[in-house]
Order: sequence, then C-alpha cells, then structure tokens
Amino acid sequence: MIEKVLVANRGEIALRVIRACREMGIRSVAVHSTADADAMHVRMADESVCIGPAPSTDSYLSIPAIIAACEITGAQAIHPGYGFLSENANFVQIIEDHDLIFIGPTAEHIRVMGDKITAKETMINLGVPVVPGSTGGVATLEDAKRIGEEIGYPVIIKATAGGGGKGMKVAQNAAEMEKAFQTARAEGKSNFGNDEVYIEKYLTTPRHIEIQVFGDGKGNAVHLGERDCSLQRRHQKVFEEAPGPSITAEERAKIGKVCADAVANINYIGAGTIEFLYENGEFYFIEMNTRLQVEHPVTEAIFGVDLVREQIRVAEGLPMSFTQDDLQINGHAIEVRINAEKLPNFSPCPGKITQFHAPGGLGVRMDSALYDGYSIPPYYDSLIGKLIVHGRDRPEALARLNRALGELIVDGIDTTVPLFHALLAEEDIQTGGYNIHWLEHWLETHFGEA
Ligand code: MV4
Repeated sequence: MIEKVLVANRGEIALRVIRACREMGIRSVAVHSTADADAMHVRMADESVCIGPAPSTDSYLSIPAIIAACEITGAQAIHPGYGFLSENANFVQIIEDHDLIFIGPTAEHIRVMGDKITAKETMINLGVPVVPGSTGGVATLEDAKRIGEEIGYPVIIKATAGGGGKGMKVAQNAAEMEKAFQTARAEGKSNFGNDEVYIEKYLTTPRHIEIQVFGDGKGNAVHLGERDCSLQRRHQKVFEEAPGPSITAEERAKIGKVCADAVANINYIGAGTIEFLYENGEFYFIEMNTRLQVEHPVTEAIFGVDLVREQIRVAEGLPMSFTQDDLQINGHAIEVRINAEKLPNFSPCPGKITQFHAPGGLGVRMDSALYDGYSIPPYYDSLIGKLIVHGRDRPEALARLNRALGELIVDGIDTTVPLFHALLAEEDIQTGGYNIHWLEHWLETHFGEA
C-alpha cells in the first residue's frame, strides 16, 4: 500500500495531486524551490522539502534532489504531474532502480512514445489509423523528394524527437522540400540532439482531437472519449472541451475502442492521451502523451471520475474502479487556461496578486494555486489557473463559462481572461465551428496582435 506520495511538481497540478491523496488517506510531500517557499502546494501538503534554487533545472528537474527528498521523508511513490519530469524515461528508470513507485507508465512506454517514429510504427501495428507518410525515418533529400511525389504535396517534415511545434516544417511543393527538410533536421538536432525526421501528408484544416485512455498495466484498458483542443496559439492550448462538438457517438465509440484495445495490448498503465488530427470525418494519429494532461478535468467532469485517484490505484496494483460499460458521458465541459500574460502579445506577466476571488456555484471548478497577496515568480510556466465549467449541454456550459469568468477576480497582474470574454462573443465559438488555425487567424484579424 502507498502511504505517502511525493509530488514532483508545483502550482495547480501539485494541489490536484495532494487533494486526491488526502481523499485516499495518503500523506503527501511537497517539494519546492527557494522561490516557492510560500507557494500554496507547500502549505497544502502534509510535509515539504526544499530541493534547490529557483531555476527548474536545479530544483523541479533535479532527479537526485527528488530521490533524496523521497528518502528523507519516506515517500514510497512519486507523482510527476505534467511537464517537468513527467515524460522523462530516465527519471522513471531511476525511480524503479530505487524501489520507489512512479505513478505513471513504465520507462519503456515513455521511451517508445517519446520517439515519434517509433510511436507511429507501434500505433500502425496496433491498428490505429495514422497520417499517410514515410515508413520510418527519411535520411536523404532524395528520399524526401521521392516521398513527396508519392504522397503528394503539401507535406510536413517532422523531427522524431520534436515537440511544441519545434522541428516541424511544411513543404507546399517540391521546390520547398530542400529548405523544409534541412530546417526540420537542424531544429531536431539543436533542440533535441536528434536530427532524424519523418514525412507526412500535410492536413490543411484539421481539428485536434485527443482520446483519453487509461490502463491497469495488466491488459485491461478503457477510453474516456475525446477532448477537442483545436484552439491553440503557438502550440499552447488555451480552450479545451469535451465532448468534441464535431464528434458523433458512433465515431467516439469506434475510435475509442481502437485506442483502448491498442493500450490494452501493450499493457499500458495509467493515464494516456492519443492525439489525432480529425478532418473530413477521419482520425489520423499524430502522437501519444504518456502523462496526465493539463486539460484532464473536462474529461473528469463529463465522466464523473477522478483520474488521479485511478492513477494511484493502478500504481498500487489495484484494478481501475470502473469498466468501459460504467463510463457514460454526462453533459458538456469546457476548460479555459488562465495565464499570467499580457494581451495582445501574451507576454509573461508575473507579479503580486493583490486580490484573488475564485468563481463558484453549480458546475464550476477552479483549479488554481493562487491566494491573496501571492507573488507569481518569474521562473516558471505562466499558467496560474484553470477554470472548468460543466453543463447539461454545450450551450449551458458556454453560458456558465461566461458567468464564471465574470465572477473571477485576479487583480495586480494581467491575465488571459479578457481573451475568453472576447472569444465567447464569437459565432464560431458558440457553434463549435473552429479548427487548429482558427485562433491564430482570429488573433491576427480581430485582436490586434502585434
Ligand atoms: C500536423 C499538422 C498537419 N498535418 N501533421 C503541431 C504540433 C504537433 N503536435 C503536430 N502538429 C501538427 N501536425 C500533419 N500531418 C498540423 C499540426 C499543427 C497543429 C496540430 C494540432 C494543434 C495545433 C496545430 C497548429 C499548427 C500545426
């Protein structure tokens, strides 16, 4: 039995994990940098350990400091949250070597899915539909041009180790191939130390639809439907919803079963997300994330489950507390990411919160580590809160989001709240008629982004 969990993260996700632990009667250990001595996760946990100076490379990313904090406090398990070390296979390997429990997938699953070419090959073998493209890596420009002719332009060249849009270049025609190919390779090399690339047909107007999966590590797995995360700016999601406004129950059941069967087949353990591009009624796999995601609460809202509780259960060797048949969608949920950023350029805006008031009432969840008088340090991600609303249907969720945003007070800094007020006034947001390019286009034409 896990009696004490170390939470290797900060901010709202650290609180999220601490809350699940407390409900399960498990003690929690917060770790923090010197800049976070007054942070809410330190206050809320049962114990805390300072693991280093402000820069995350010396604290939240310091594997020796985190392992030492487990040994000092007697924590038997580590929850990584998202970001930081959550998809670091080497970290998981070290945890296993210290006879500690990683609350998440195995090092091997993280490694396989972290390499996009290997992930795609694995998914093809598991019967998951993928974007048409090269079989494995493309080593030479000649091969790249041949594949371009075979699959037809436009194509996209992607670094196998890529992420966050880095190492990804579109070639509209054969003439653009050389530059796109060399640039994708160079970005892969400089950002990830790996210049291997692969090529796909470039889909011009897809939606980003991701399927939540969950496995027990013993060959049982379920899916918890999809989230539509198409509203992104520079590969940062800003607004996520479940169910996807464009996805039918039949499509959900079909792609959901494909995904659940795939992860059951590889004995996947814990929470995972299988990302697809969705265009003209077809799903095309692009990547798998082997972590609990920022936007998991919209899935929790419509299915009425606690995903962190389930992660801890399966990490202990217990079965999941539900089967596929138990999982029924109830209503509609939307999350907006409240960032400490100044519009229209989304420049980071750390500083002191002079007043904070979280919205409440029926169907409203505010996950945030803010409090009155808190100073947001400049060292970390600008996400300071997530507002999640749940309604019986999409129109009710949208009205509730508008109402809750009106109640939210975050004084002393600039936030992305005005963006959401403006988005809610848009016809395309009200109808759900958007794709992955909608937000950037809208920001250019309506929001005066410099
Ligand atoms: C694509 C694509 C179009 N066609 N792949 C962007 C980040 C990485 N996770 C995958 N990405 C894309 N892959 C093919 N074959 C378009 C994107 C893309 C995108 C995807 C999801 C959400 C927002 C996006 C914004 C720009 C490009």
